[in-house]
Amino acid sequence: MSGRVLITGATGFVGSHLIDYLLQMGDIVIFGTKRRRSDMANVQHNKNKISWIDMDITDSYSVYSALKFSEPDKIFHLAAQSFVPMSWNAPQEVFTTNAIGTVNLLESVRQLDLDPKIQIAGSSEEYGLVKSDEVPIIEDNLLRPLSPYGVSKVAQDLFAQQYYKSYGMKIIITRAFNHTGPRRGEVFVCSDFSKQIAEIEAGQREPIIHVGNLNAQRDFSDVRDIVRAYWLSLQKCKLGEVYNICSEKSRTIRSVLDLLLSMSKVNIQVRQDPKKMRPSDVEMLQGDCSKFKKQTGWEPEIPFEQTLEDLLNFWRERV
Ligand code: A2R
Ligand code: GDD
Repeated sequence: MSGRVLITGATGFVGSHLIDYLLQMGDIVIFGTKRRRSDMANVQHNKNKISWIDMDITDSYSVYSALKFSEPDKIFHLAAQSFVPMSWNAPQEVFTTNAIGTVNLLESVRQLDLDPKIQIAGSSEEYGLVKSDEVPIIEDNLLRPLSPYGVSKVAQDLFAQQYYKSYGMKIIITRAFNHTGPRRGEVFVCSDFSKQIAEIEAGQREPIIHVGNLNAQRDFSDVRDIVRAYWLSLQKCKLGEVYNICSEKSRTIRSVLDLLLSMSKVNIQVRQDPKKMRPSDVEMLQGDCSKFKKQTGWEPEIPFEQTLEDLLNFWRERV
């Protein structure tokens, strides 16, 4: 297996696991983008095993330079502002990073006359408001985003489809549903809860866990299954197509909390924090990824209980 792979957003949660996965395969030259002030904790163990390029996706010149330097035959476009609540505080920044950043990437590929396969990391947040008769959600469902983040991802998705149609660029759009696991940013729900539990166990905070909307339902996968799916998407998926990637199971956030609490011996009270409620939350996400499974043969392998246990242990080692 040889080739030159460029990962944008390589220092992030998914990027760090994708690097782990690609390094196991051997003969691949990996380029990862970072920003000058990026936190390198997620990739510390692999820091010297790949080539790093400083790039800000909002700066078209730096994107062009990164492409020119790396000349990839595969691109995984992961760089984004990924935390949904931030998008109400900084909608313009989130849109610029996620949507205009994608235009910068695709334009640079075009202007340099490169011909890589490009995976665009879309999101189940694009579906937003989903009606009960639309579950499980297929790729053709209407997109009714409920956050500026969701809007930015719809714009990214549509730009990618347009670049495929206009220029025949080798683009595949994945819409992953929620995914978690070790190294997940501490603001995301499973990490947020796990970190609080680990801090309580270590006696660093009172035995009260602060939570937001526990009624929301999400379709969770393990990040290690997701990066395997991303790799497969560039091997086997049809160009210009959109693919859901998910577990096809939905759980309430309350049940996720209960599962995590059951993994701890400490008695913990639950308290809702109004600051953690969103102006409009996506209430129900459950995907249908039969299109992706049929095309690639992918199946998720890691049970959710294992994912949560690994995440909780990740935080226990760190607090
Ligand atoms: O914030 P940093 O410096 O650690 O870098 C993050 C990077 N990133 C950017 N890179 C270049 N220019 C920017 N303006 C910029 N803003 C953010 O994107 C980090 O390396 C990565 C995001 O990592 P996470 O927040 O951990 O997200 P995750 O879960 O890895 O999401 C990957 C993709 C995203 O497109 C999400 O929207 C989608 O999956 O769900
Ligand atoms: N973060 C957080 N903290 N969320 C909470 C909490 C809490 O204490 N309590 C309840 N929630 C609820 C949120 O309101 C939301 O309904 C759900 O838990 C999941 O929140 P997040 O983990 O922040 O993820 P997300 O679904 O908003 O977005 C993630 O998944 C998308 C894929 O669908 C992000 O990774 C996005 O970047 C990604 O595109």
